[in-house]
Amino acid sequence: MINTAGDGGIITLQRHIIEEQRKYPTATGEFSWVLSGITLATKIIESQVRCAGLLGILGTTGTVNVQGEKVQKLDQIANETILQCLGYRRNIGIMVSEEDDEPHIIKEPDELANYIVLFDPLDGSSNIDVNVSIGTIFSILQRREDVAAKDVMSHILQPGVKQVAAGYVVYGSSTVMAYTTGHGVHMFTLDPTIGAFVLSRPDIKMPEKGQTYSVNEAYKAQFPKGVQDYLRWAHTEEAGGYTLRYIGSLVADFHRTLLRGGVFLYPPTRKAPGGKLRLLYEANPMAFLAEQAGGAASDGKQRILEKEPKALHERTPLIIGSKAEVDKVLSFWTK
Ligand code: AHM
Ligand code: MG
Repeated sequence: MINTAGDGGIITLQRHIIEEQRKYPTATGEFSWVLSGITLATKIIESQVRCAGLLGILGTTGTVNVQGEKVQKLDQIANETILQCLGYRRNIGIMVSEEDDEPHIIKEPDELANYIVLFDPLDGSSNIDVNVSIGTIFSILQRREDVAAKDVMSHILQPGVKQVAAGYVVYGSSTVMAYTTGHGVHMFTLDPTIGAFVLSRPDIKMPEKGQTYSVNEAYKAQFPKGVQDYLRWAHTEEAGGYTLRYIGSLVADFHRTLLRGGVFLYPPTRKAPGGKLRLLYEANPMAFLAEQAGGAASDGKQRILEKEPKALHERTPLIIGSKAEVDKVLSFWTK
């Protein structure tokens, strides 16, 4: 059943954002303009993803991105779509993409171009060609008031606690968007018949516990000893019967964890001693959502949202999910 407002009307994402903003008398409406650019971009990306096999846009472009990973054709299309859909919104000053070496300075700083949008245009690229869920992740910051406007990196490299919004879209069996502006997590499902995201789960709370762990266990021998000990414990009867689920698309693994509870881990490995996932485009937005839903996110040493980023494409270990499950992993990790 569709959630309807008191007046019986359906609640589209657009309506939800505007109504949320009305609760804050100082809100200017500028922010809803940013989010509407993101929803437009993700609708275009989803239509490309749905028809990828027909349009000849599966496979790689033959190039390698700044992360040293093969660029998929759809990665490139998603990146360009977001840059185009947000580029002309006058209140966005800077855009930063996981796919690009340098930030895109869209406008010289002025009071109208205050927002910074950071994004992973198509997360889970390795799953594109095999029809498994993939997604788009975004994080929104505002320019700092305490540093010079031309000091671009200081505006971008802010800790996750400074995010004004974050969210993701998962292109799965249906297309779902979840977002937060720091007032809970709200989930919308794209209704393809009307082309609008419609509220499907308001104010989601992540279960406090969940008997699922999600990790690429094939790397077990490369994980820190504490993580290996946790996995050994999770296999015991005493642990109460854990199950393993790992899709290999962070968006999809996180989406399940948000709804069902449990824990997702990407620990340091010998190959990636600093972790694989990106702090600015993946860990920070997901950590903001997790905490807003009552969950937790850590890098094994500290809260993800308090990490001071030092570089644009910085990577981090990530433990994220139900509070009790994250604490359980940490109790082994930090021993
Ligand atoms: P991507 O942004 O290039 O797709 O890489 C990130 C992805 C995550 O979605 C996923 O959690 C992880 O890489 C899977 O890595 P692995 O194949 O090492 O398990
Ligand atoms: Mg990614």
